[in-house]
Amino acid sequence: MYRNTPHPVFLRDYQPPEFLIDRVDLRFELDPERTSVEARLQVRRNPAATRGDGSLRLHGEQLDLEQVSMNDRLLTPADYRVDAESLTLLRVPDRFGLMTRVRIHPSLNTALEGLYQSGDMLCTQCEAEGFRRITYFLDRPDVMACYGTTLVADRRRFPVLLSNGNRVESRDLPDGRHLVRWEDPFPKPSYLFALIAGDLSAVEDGYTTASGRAVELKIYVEPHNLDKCDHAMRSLKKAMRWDEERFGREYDLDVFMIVAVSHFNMGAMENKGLNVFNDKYVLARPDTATDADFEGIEGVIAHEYFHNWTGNRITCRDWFQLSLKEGFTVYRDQEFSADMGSRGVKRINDVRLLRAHQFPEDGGPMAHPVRPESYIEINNFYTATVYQKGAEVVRMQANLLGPERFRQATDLYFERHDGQAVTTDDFVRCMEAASGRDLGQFRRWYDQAGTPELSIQADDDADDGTYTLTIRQHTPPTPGQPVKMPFHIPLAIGLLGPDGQDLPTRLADEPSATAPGTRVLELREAEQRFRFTGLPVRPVPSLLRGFPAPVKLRFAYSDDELLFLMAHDSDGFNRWDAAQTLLQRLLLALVADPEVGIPDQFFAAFRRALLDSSSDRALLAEVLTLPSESYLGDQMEVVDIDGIHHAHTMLGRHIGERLGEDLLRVYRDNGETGPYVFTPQASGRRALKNLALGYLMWAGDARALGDCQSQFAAAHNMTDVMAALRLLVDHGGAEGAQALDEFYRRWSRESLVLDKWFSVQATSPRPDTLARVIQLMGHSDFSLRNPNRVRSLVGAFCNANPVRFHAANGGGYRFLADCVLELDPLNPQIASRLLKAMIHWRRFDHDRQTLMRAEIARILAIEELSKDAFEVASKALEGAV
Ligand code: B3K
Ligand code: ZN
Repeated sequence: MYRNTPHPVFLRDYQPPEFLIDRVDLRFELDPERTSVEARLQVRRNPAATRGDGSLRLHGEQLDLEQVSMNDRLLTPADYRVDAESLTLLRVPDRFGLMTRVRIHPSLNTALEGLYQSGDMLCTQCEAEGFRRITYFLDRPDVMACYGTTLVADRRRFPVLLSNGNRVESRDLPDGRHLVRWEDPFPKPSYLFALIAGDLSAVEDGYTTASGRAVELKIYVEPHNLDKCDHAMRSLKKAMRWDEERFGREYDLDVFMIVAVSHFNMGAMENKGLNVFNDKYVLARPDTATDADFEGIEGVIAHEYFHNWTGNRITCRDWFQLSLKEGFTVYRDQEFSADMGSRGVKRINDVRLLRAHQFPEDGGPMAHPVRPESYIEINNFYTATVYQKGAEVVRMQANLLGPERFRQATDLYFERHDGQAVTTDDFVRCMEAASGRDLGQFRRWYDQAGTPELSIQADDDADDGTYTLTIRQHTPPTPGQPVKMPFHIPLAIGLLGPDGQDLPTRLADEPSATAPGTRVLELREAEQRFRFTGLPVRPVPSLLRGFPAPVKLRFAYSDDELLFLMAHDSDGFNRWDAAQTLLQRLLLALVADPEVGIPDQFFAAFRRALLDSSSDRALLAEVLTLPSESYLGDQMEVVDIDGIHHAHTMLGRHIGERLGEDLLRVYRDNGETGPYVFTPQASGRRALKNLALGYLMWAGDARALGDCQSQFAAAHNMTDVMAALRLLVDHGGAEGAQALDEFYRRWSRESLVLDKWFSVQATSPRPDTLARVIQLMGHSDFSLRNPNRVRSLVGAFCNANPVRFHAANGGGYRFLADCVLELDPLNPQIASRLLKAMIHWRRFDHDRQTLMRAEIARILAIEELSKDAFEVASKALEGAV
């Protein structure tokens, strides 16, 4: 907590560390109330750094210092200085051993950073700067050391004691305690340190690497969750195999461990050899977890595992380089999931996520480049820009290089930088070295914020059969970056003939014909022209095939052209995108004029798609899903909250009414036939079936209500149960209330399932939802100390219920600000994340702007506000009068 205005840290101020630490030996005497941490560091002056004043400043926060000695000589307070953030040793030799002993208090640690208590266990979270809450250290990622960790604890209370690396010793002590020692042979930055102590059970398996090394795999959970680990273990083994095949990366320790904890600020953490997970991304059984949960687990398990090479063996020089590990690792997990399931549907979901979160971030007050230039609190920068846009930037390089060269480039990266802490620029240099390409201009993707807009105009000349695309790129200003330079953009396109087939895409200055199909144009200028020749007829262009770059497209398609692309484009992504653009148009037209008619051809196309039995059902469900209310809002000059909700409901109802019989047939034809399986086909059927049921319920179809109730009562998988529950809750009345009661009775002891019970109520568009949410805050199962619970109620309401959160009376905003103020002293990371729901206030009408601004100002006025919330609130109000 601060009292003065906190200062930003700048990338341009980076200096190599003055000292290095080669080895750390830690000894923990664990106790939730009072843990003793003894650290022995081998320190030496960094030959590559400029000499300072001869002192060494170690980071440390909330530590009770008990003892310091240097080279086995006890120091006195005259030898060092201690303040709230550091321990400074005033005169140090070039090489020495340092010992510190501190006390920490895990049970009081509600911020869940450092060593804390989650239920009956003790666990750690050190990224980004949590290690300094465990011991005094150079807590920065470019200081890499080998760790030995000794854990001592009561044997009955904490029978399992884990840390990074391999277990090298384990014995009982005479006083009812036991001791376990771990040794991690790989040098690592402090943010990858982890320990776990608890009464845990493990699911065990094994894996043999491509070169024949045997690895033990263990997933640790509380004993009652042992029956929910199969999917996580399967996912882990698939990820290990995939990384060998696709990137040539093998695992490097004798054991790989995952621990599921119930109190966790984010999804999971890639600590070396000991991944710590939010239990939401481990535990799944068909009756407790939905298809989306199964998918999330597969993706996050893979993501954290992949970090072993992209993040751990090669790490970040400083936190501005966060995307070096996160962007690349997201790209890797996206590719893995695409290979495990349906590549087309995966791409659609990834782009949907990017457009829903990253585009607004890039256009808002916290816009920042993939490699930010400054931050006040680094935890605020684990963003969609660093993660998802970062992954797109890696994807563009992979596509520019092609699969073979890209693999050579990543091989080079792993070889050149293994064991180092490097920058995004080092990564790009490997791409250049392996391909011989100049990526100078491409680097702007790392340092310019904002989403480029491509305006494309098409002209044809019937006389000479040419067709010209004039492409302008423009990137709007973002905070601190008023003027943007043009980006290097790969633009994949195709040209469709009247029969829906791809035409050749030969440019006027090319000597020979090109094969029909997708072609990549490379944009580098603010305006560029491409003249295609040899076209018998005016084509329909299929632009941005597969979404080749994180840009917005402006092209004046007619409705007929969109219908045509939706039916014929050989690119699955663009078939979906054409359908979404059409739906968006229709919805925005309804917002502007609720009386506007819905053309018959729309229903005809929707029906054709719905009944197209050749199509993959998962893809179909994506095509037939209406764009979300928030996404529609993002497309408007001023978000019309109520108009959008009304249009959305109206179109949904019309679809349900006009296509009732067809929807019912689709619903009934796609019912579950056997035990639950998590395959793309099976989850596609469930998605399509539940989508159909949703439209029918929108239309108030009486048969559907009965189907919904039977599905709720009879389904054995959580996907179908939740789909029915959601529809019943939104329907309301006795049916809704009864379903909620039943669900609670059945699941109140399964915390992750109970989260769903909270969310389904928080996201209901029913008018009394806010009152209900406020009531639920007082429920005996609600706790502000459990981030999953907070996200399931407060987060769900503020981020996934636009019509109620943005109620014109400002009740939603007041509620959010109250929550933020109550949470901030407990858990600043979660508080500041929640607060982000209000930072786009400039996008709304005058009255809502005033209300939101006032709530943000109320937060900013608090003197003890955390750095986290201060940064978000102050940036949100920057420039506002
Ligand atoms: N690296 C962690 C995120 C840490 C967040 C710290 N506030 C999980 C991940 O991206 O894999
Ligand atoms: Zn990550």
